[in-house]
Amino acid sequence: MQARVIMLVDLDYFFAQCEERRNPSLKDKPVVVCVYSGRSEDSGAVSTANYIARKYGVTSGIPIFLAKKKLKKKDAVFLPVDHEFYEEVSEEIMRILRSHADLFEQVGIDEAYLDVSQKVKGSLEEAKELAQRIKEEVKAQQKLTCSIGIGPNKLVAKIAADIQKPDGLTIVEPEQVESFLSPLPVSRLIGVGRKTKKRMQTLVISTIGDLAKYDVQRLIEVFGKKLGIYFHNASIGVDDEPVQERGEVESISRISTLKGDTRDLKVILERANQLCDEVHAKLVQRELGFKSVGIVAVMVDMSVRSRSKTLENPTNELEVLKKTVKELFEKFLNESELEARRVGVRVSNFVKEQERQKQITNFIGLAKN
Ligand code: DCP
Ligand code: CA
Ligand code: CA
Repeated sequence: MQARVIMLVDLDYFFAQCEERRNPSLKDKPVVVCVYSGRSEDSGAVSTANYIARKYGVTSGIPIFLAKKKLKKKDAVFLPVDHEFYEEVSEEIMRILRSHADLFEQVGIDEAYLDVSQKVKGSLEEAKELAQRIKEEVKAQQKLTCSIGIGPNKLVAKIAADIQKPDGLTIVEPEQVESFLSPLPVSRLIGVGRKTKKRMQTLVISTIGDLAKYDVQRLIEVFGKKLGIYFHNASIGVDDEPVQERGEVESISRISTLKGDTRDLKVILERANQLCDEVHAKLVQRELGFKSVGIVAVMVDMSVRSRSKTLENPTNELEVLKKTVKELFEKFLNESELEARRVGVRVSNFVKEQERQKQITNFIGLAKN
């Protein structure tokens, strides 16, 4: 088998960078994105922070009050997480990344593996140029920076991407893998959490190089067969995991706040139809047909109501979507007294558009016989 060329693209300080993009005046200040628990004013944890805030020791997971203490009198900005917005930015960027890959695998909201072996004909030189193009494209179209790691497998690509941040590009040639990994702490390996790290420390293993030198049989005795072998292979940079499209999208939805609170069907449908257009555009992009349609409404008292309908046959038609959404809102308004503040549209129960066409063709074929 020819050597693979794998990239891991990870967006820099993602949530905070999205906030900077939305409001560029934040760029020269410490920015902290917070998950407020709501129990008291500053209770909750830091989701992420920009690199200015990180200089003061603010990192993901620390309590908000602690971050405030560290950033006292630093003109820092604290913002609540806005998942919906980050999801939207993420989707756009993933579309760019996907277009450059032979095989694509998104992992989490802000990173993805790209197998580019064929695209670059196995050449690391070309892979480097491709990575630079990707960075430029993401920057030009989405105004965000990312860090990219390139290596012969996912394990090496991931660690390479983490080495130089933000806006980094790190390439590890197959011959360099062991020397690249060996000085790094074992905690860089996926699967080595705090507990495993402690356990390894008692075996006098602190770097990946230490782990590589450690007898495999002993590792198996300590960690069990599966993990022991995994740790050994990981330590020498061996990883055969393929890059594969994972977790097909479960649903596509859009939600939006109305200009004023209302229960006027016409006003609601005007907005809902726009949302249908957006949802439909995503469906087309992903080549999906849908079988279920749902609506959601956030009422003036902040309660959330939803209704859904499953169609007899999958479709990809915008008109069917709009018609069903209309039906659902009509019915919903008849059953509810309150005014709506936000409305949303969702489709789910997907079939690949190709499959759907095939089914239709088969059906017609059958009908003819
Ligand atoms: N995140 C979170 N809580 C955590 C870790 C992460 O809410 N404990 C969220 C916020 C991050 C996003 O996930 O922006 C991506 O996580 P990363 O680990 O990739 O971290 P960042 O993108 O924020 O920073 P980096 O530049 O180090 O990649
Ligand atoms: Ca990131
Ligand atoms: Ca990440």
